Amino acid sequence: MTEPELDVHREPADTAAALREDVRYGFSAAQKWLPAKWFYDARGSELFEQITKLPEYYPTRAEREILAREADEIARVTGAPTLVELGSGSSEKTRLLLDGLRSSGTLKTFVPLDVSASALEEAVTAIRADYPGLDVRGVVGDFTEHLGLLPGGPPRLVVFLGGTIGNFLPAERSKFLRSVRDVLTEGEWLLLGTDLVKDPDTLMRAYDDAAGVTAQFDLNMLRVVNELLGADFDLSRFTHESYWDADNEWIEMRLRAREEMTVRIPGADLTVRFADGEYIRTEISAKFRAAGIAAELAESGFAVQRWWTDEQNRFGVSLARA
Ligand code: AVJ
Repeated sequence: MTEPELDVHREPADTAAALREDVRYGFSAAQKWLPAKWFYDARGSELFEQITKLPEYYPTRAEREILAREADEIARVTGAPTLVELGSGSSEKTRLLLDGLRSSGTLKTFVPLDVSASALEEAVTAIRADYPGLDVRGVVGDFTEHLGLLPGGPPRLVVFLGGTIGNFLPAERSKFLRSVRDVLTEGEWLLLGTDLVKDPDTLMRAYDDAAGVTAQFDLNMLRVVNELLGADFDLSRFTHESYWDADNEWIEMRLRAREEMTVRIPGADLTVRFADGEYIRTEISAKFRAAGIAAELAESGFAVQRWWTDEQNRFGVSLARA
């Protein structure tokens, strides 16, 4: 099979340069941290796909339940000829939306955008095979940087699923929503998936599963730093933890040093010291309430038209009009 041609806004050299900046910035902070996007090389994307199938990780199933139930309604309300997916990964749940839009007869173009070229290639190949006649334009890029370049005819439906918006800090989140609103023209659409606040136990277990897949996913970020920047992180000297921050209503993933150590990161011209027990924050995953999401969307220039949750009220999906 031939490789699908992708529209590449991020080359490997840019990737290493971007990681270098994030490493220099994040490791010089009092609380060391790295942005969650660095989980997703080929192995990380694969591990995330495994996470979505774990018994403890409910968000994927809960969101799929909503999309299966509402796909026809979403197609009817939006009548969109173009579906743009930000952070598309495998695009597995998105097929429900493609099916809805296709049977309502409006669908022409699908634009999946992801930082992981390997995940995108696989998704584009599979979707082209299963949706003959659909114009599929894969874009390798970072949705915090490459929003202005999205192809496809209006009214576009931009979807941001899985609760990935929860990876932004609140200030970045509103900046991001505004930047999406800015590239849309009036009457275009945003479909936003958000994980909801629930009991801490359920949340903690979703981010620290019994089989240890999430731990491998978390540690993979250090492997990515080793690979791209020639660092010498010893993964066996860190442990994965999930932590519920009740004040901020977000989950944190942390990699905690089991002992004191020094790590060399030549590609970032950096030597980093860790105290015994010091941790790196690798992800925040914010959990939402219905009223909060509606307010944030409104502040960013969107009008919420529909709001759905799954039967157990674990996950919410908003359909908003620009
Ligand atoms: C892909 C960002 C939605 O925050 O739940 C899964 C990533 N991290 N397990 C999430 C993730 C740990 C996931 N998102």
